[in-house]
Amino acid sequence: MDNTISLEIIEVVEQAAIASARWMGKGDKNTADEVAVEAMRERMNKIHMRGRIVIGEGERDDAPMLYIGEEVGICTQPNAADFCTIDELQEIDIAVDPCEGTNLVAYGQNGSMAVLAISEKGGLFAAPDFYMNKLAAPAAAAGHVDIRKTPTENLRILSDCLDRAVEELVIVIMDRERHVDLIAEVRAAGARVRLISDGDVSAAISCAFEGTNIHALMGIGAAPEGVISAAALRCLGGHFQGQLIYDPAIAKTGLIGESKESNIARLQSMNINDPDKIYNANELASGANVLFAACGITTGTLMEGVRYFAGGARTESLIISSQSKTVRFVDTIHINEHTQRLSLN
Ligand code: VTB
Repeated sequence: MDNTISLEIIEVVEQAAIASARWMGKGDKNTADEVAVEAMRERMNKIHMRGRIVIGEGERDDAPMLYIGEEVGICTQPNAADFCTIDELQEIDIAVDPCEGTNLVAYGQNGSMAVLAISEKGGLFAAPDFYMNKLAAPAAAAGHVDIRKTPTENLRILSDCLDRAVEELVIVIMDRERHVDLIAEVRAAGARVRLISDGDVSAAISCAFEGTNIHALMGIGAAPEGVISAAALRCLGGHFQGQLIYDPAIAKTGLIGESKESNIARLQSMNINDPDKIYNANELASGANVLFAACGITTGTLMEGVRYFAGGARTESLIISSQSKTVRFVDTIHINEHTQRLSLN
């Protein structure tokens, strides 16, 4: 899977980012998302693979493209055996977030990216559109910090594992009403808090890289984004735990519906019988081979955003492979047809 697909999926996230970045700062998050979805789908359908979307834009009825269950890739065609190899015919699962942080793009803020994760069939947890309480941390703290412990305890453990004072830790938390107590506790314990308005995938992955000055992500974001983050952290050896949140009173925003009871019933209908289960990175991204790809739409901690110039665009992407154990930062110049100028800016 790795060799055949990894180069092509760079282009998938690049094309999505280039399309979406045109809408940066336009105040229109839906279009920024739609064009990314369209570009991602178009490029994916040119790849010799037999893919199925397991995390996407939502249920088929709400999402015209990249909906959950949609088949993508040339080898999904009925006569695929005529032109696809046995390897290419192996079914793979794909989790996509073509525009992670639509608000960030719409308002010209940092940290949005086009992102996807791939694994063999069954290798990615098909997370429902629920919230997820998340804890991400660097590899040095993996298995030591624990989402069951209090934030104060985890900060002490992080401090030991990373050999830095609690006061030198930076914890990313989404700026939401549901996190008022968490933010207060982290601050009281002495750590510093970086509040973000959106985009917790970028924050989670940043934990795995020394030098980003991000030492943990704590708090509740969306579950599908949790699986995508876990795929990257699984490859990088970082810590990731996630627990679904089904109680609207805890989430405090509208993404999950009605009542706690009806949400538990919905989870059960998806064969999630223990709604309180705590998943680790290996459970959320359990495949033998996992590939992760992201391309900056706006500039973030790990990647530059899309920069257009007279003759084209320049992008920066990140491709992580569990199989080849590689992390590649790919800097690409995309040349428009009939270009007479190439700029490095
Ligand atoms: C979360 C977070 C994402 O949107 O889904 C958030 O995981 C939405 O949270 O990274 P609210 O419903 O509380 O607004 C993102 O920030 C961007 O997609």
